[in-house]
Amino acid sequence: MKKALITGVTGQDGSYLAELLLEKGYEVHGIKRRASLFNTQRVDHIYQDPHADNQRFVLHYGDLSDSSNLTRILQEVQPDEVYNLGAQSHVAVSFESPEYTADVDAMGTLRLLEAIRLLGLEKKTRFYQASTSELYGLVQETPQKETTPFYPRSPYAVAKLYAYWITVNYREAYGMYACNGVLFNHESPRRGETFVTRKITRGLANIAQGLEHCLYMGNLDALRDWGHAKDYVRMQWMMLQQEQPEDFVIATGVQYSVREFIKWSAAELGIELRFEGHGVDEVAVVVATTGDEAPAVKVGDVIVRVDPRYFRPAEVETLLGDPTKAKNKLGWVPEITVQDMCAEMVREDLSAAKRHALLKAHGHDVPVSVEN
Ligand code: NDP
Ligand code: GDR
Repeated sequence: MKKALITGVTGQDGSYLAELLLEKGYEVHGIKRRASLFNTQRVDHIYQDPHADNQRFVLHYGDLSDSSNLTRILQEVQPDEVYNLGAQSHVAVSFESPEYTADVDAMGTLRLLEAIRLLGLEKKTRFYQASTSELYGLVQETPQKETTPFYPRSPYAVAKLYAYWITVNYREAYGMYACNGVLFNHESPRRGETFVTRKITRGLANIAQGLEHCLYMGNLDALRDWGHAKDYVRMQWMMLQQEQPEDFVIATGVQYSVREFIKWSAAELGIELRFEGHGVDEVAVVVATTGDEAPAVKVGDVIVRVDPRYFRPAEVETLLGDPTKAKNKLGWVPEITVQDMCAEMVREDLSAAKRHALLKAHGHDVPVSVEN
C-alpha cells in the first residue's frame, strides 16, 4: 500500500486530494495545524477513528514553520509521495503578513525538502510542490506556459517563486523526484470564503435569502482562468506517477472577468444584473428576478458595490494558462466547466443560506460572518 503525506490537508485541495488518494487505495497522512477550533470541516467526512483497525487516514499535528516537527512526521510516516499544499495562500493577506507568508510558503518548502534529504528518503519519496500562476504576475507572454518568464507581484508570489526554484534545485542537485504543478486558479464549494469566487457565490446566496444586503468587491476587471479543484488534484497525483519528474502548467485555457462571474452567479439565483458606473462608483443593479430562490431581492436593488479596501497594492490583472503540455504528455483535460462549477457553488451556498434563513425565521439568529 502506497503512503502519501499531504501538508494543507484541511484546505480545499488537500481535502479533495485526500479523498482521491483514499479511493486509489493509499494510506493517507495529513498535517493539520493546531487551532483553538477543530478546523477540520473539509475532511470530517473521511475522518477515521484512530482506535479502529486498518486506519488509512491519519492526521498529525504540525506546521510548515517547524522543521523538527516536519522531520519527525516524515520519519514516522516514510511516505512514498509528499504533496506540499500547505501555505498562507491568500494573495491580499500576504501584503499584510509578508514575513509569515515567506516563512511558511518559501522556507516551509525548503524545510520539507531538506527533511526528506536528511532522512535519506530522497530516492524513495516523490515530492509535489503547489506552485501557482501568480508566478507570472505581470504577464510577459499570453497565454502563459511552462517556459513563460515569471514576474511575481505579491509577497505570496515571491515566496512561491522561491519554493518553485528550490524544488527544481533539489531535483537537479540531489536527483530527487520533485516537481512543480503551476496551477491556475481553481475553485469549488470548498473554496475559502474570502477568495473571489466563493465570496461572490456565498454573498449573493445570502443576499437572495435576506441575510446580507450588499456585496462589496475589489477589482471587477480582473481576468482569471478558473477551473475546478477536483480536476486539478487529479493532475497533482498524475504528475507524481510519471517516469521522470517534470513541471506542468495546469489551466483550462479560457479566461473570464470577476464581473462575469458575478453575473453568472446572480443568474443561478434568478437575478438579472446590470452594471452601471465606472471604477470605485461601479454598482450592479437588479433589473429582473425570476423563480423563487431570491425572495429578498427586488428590481432596482443595488446588490454589488466596489470598495477600494479590496484593491491590492499591486494587482495581477490577467492570467490565462496554456495546458497543452499536460494534455499531450499526461492526457489530462479538465472535465468540469467554469459555468458548471459556478452553478454547483451557488447551489451549495444557497442551501446553506436557506438553512440559516430558516433558523432566523424561527428566532435563532445565528450571525452570518461577512469578514472578507
Ligand atoms: P487553502 O488556503 O484552502 O489551504 C491551505 C492549507 O494550508 C490549509 O490546510 C491550511 O491550514 C494550511 N496551512 C496554512 N498555513 C500553514 C502552516 N503554517 N503550516 C501548515 N499548514 C498550513 O489553499 P488551497 O487548497 O486552495 O491551495 C492549496 C495550495 O495550492 C496552496 O499552497 C496554494 O498556495 C496553492 N495554489 C492554490 C491555487 C488555487 O487556485 N486554489 C492555485 C495555485 C496554487 P488551515 O486549514 O489550518 O488554515
Ligand atoms: P488570487 O485569487 O489572488 O488569484 O489567488 P482571488 O480569488 O483572491 O482573487 C482573484 C482576483 O479577483 C480580484 N478581486 C477580489 N479578490 C478577492 N479575494 N476579494 C474581492 O473582493 C475581490 N474583488 C476582486 C482580485 O483582485 C484578483 O485579481 C488565488 C489563490 O488561491 C492563490 O493561492 C493561488 O496561487 C492563485 O489563486 C492562483
